[in-house]
Amino acid sequence: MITLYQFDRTWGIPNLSPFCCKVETYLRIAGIDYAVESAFPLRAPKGKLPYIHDRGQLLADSRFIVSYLKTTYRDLDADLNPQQWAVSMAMQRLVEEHLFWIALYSRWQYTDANWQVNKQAIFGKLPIIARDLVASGWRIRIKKQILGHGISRHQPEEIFQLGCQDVDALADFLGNKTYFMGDHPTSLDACVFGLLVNITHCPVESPLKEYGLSKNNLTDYVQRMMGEYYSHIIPRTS
Ligand SMILES: N[C@@H](CCC(=O)N[C@@H](CS)C(=O)NCC(=O)O)C(=O)O
Repeated sequence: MITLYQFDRTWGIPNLSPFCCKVETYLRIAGIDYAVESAFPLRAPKGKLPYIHDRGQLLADSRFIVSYLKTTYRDLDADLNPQQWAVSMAMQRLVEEHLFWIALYSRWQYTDANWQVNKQAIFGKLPIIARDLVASGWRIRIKKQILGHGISRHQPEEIFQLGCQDVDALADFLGNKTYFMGDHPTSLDACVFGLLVNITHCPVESPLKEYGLSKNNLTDYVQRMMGEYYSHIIPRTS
């Protein structure tokens, strides 16, 4: 059976990592058996979560994991035509290579209140003496990544302006469809849900969250996905 290594569950959402949530959601949509193990990025093969263990091998990075699940178990995108596949890929890159960084900035850098919430969720189980040291070291590391990406070179209002454009794109593309590519869930749903639930349903406050919550079709979608795929393991928060 597949073992999925990811952060502990918290905040009443599947995972505080959009990428962990994406892989778990793919597994759940596809009906693939798996077990979850609590993990920390330090021990991960590529220094980031998630990773999986299956059939004697370790596989890291949600993109490679999803490709593996598609070829080895079930391809949720099998019915997409080439044009739909291209759109799905472009949307996933928007979510993971752009919007994700704005969500990350909100948690690790935007306000001290958000940082405290984030710190408690990720490092709260560490012994008190180590907690502050490890957390502040990790914060420096993540801030460097955000600067390297480039998003934190802008003013906060500019960063959130860019994030809200992404939210508009997602809301407009979903429209009144049940899933992002139509009537059936695909890998794009695993990916978008993973980040959206992390923007609108966690206790990290920002203009991005407010804007996401103002999009009724997106909040309905997140609730629907929670109900369909996580009702057994996560108490519904609303
Ligand atoms: N491209 C990777 C991104 C994974 C990623 O960024 N994981 C974050 C958690 S959301 C992480 O483990 N970060 C730890 C670090 O960078 O130190 C994927 O798709 O799996």
